[in-house]
Parts: sequence; structure tokens; C-alpha cells
Amino acid sequence: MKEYGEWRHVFKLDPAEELDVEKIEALCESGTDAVIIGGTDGVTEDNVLRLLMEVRRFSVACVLEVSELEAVVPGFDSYLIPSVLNAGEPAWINGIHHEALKLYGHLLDDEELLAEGYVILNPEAKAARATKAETGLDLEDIEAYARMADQLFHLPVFYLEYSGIYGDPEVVKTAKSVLKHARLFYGGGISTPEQAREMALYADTVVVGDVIYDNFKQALKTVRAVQEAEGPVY
Ligand code: 1GP
Repeated sequence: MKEYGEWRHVFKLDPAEELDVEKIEALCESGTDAVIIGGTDGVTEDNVLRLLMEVRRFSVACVLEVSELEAVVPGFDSYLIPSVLNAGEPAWINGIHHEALKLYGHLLDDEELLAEGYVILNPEAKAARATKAETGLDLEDIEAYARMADQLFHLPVFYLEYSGIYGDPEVVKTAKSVLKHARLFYGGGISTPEQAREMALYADTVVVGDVIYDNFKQALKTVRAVQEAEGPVY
């Protein structure tokens, strides 16, 4: 099982979406490095647990990206904790985290936690709306956020989130060029192996989500495209 520092390709499964067990098996056995379970809406303890049980039958790393405190269940390899650096609503930067630590801080095993500095760039994404993200950023803004995550807050992951649309490779390249330690995750709108390969040139980790539900065959093909891609280069 691979640690996050080795992930090149990751599938993100939405617990609110239905997926046949055969498809879950194909994803887990595809050669992807990890399966992230996470979504914005309709995430419940029940649907998270159901998906965890399915994915757990395989040896692939399985991690929960926490968006809903009530849907946190034990049994994952690790827990990704997003902090949306460009959120207009402070709760999504540190407010929910503060509340969670007040309630459960004494139970935490910090070895299992992985903080992600998110920048959300698609204004139409559900996550952008929920967090009131300031998405009208230029390259200098992105660079500054990348440095903030990496050199100021020392977050292990900087996540460029275009959820729902294919992003700008130039933005990904720019972010990568300033990161010294943090791993760069890219996610958003990857619907072909070619797009996956392109983002793998600049991002350390390529996250593939919606296409799993829209075009399953293409989703599977992104694994090889990323695993065989050169990169990251910048
Ligand atoms: C979503 O970054 C992931 O959080 C992947 O985005 O669903 O658009 O592939 P897509």
C-alpha cells in the first residue's frame, strides 16, 4: 500500500453516487495508487461506510477526505483534512477544524491525518459555492497560495481543485514551480487519458473523479496514462 508521497494517480469516489461492485473492483485493481472517498453533498456515515467496506476488500490505499464531521468513520488508512485557502467563508479555512478539535481533539491520532491546502478555481463547483471561494485568481495569486501552503503553513499537500472543469496546465505548472516540500494534487474535469497525461507532467498526483460516473472506460484508461507519464517537469 502506497503512502501519499508516492501517489501519482488517485480515484476519488463520491459516497453520494451509486457504483456497481464490479466497477469498484475494477477501479481498485486498476493500478491506481489510492482511492479517496469524499464529496461535497449528501455524504453520510452510512454511504461512507458502505463504500469503505467495498474498497477495503482490495489492497489499495483507502483514505477519507473529510467534509462532513458526522460522516467520519474509523477504518481508513488516513484522513485528508482540507483547508480552503481561498475560501470567503472562514469556517472552511479553519472554523470547522477548530470545532472538530474541540470535540474530538483528544481522540485524534495525528499520524493518520493529512492536511491539504486547497485552492478552488472553478466558480461553478459545488465546493466553490459552499465555501464562497474567491476564484478569480491570476498566476501570482496562485503562486502566493502555493507558497502559503508550503513554506508558511508547511502543509504536506497543496491541492489545485477545478472540480467539474479541466484546468489550466499553466496554473498547475506555476504552482509546482514554487513548491519545495508539499505534494501538488491536481483534480478537475479529467475525462480522457490525454488530459490525465498532460496534468501528470506538472502535478505530483492526479485526481480523477466525475468521469468514473460519466464514462467508466475512459476513467480506467487514465491510470495507465498517468503511471506512464513523464513528470512532474517544470
Ligand atoms: C474533485 O478534484 C476532484 O474533488 C476531481 O475532479 O470530479 O472533476 O474529476 P472531477
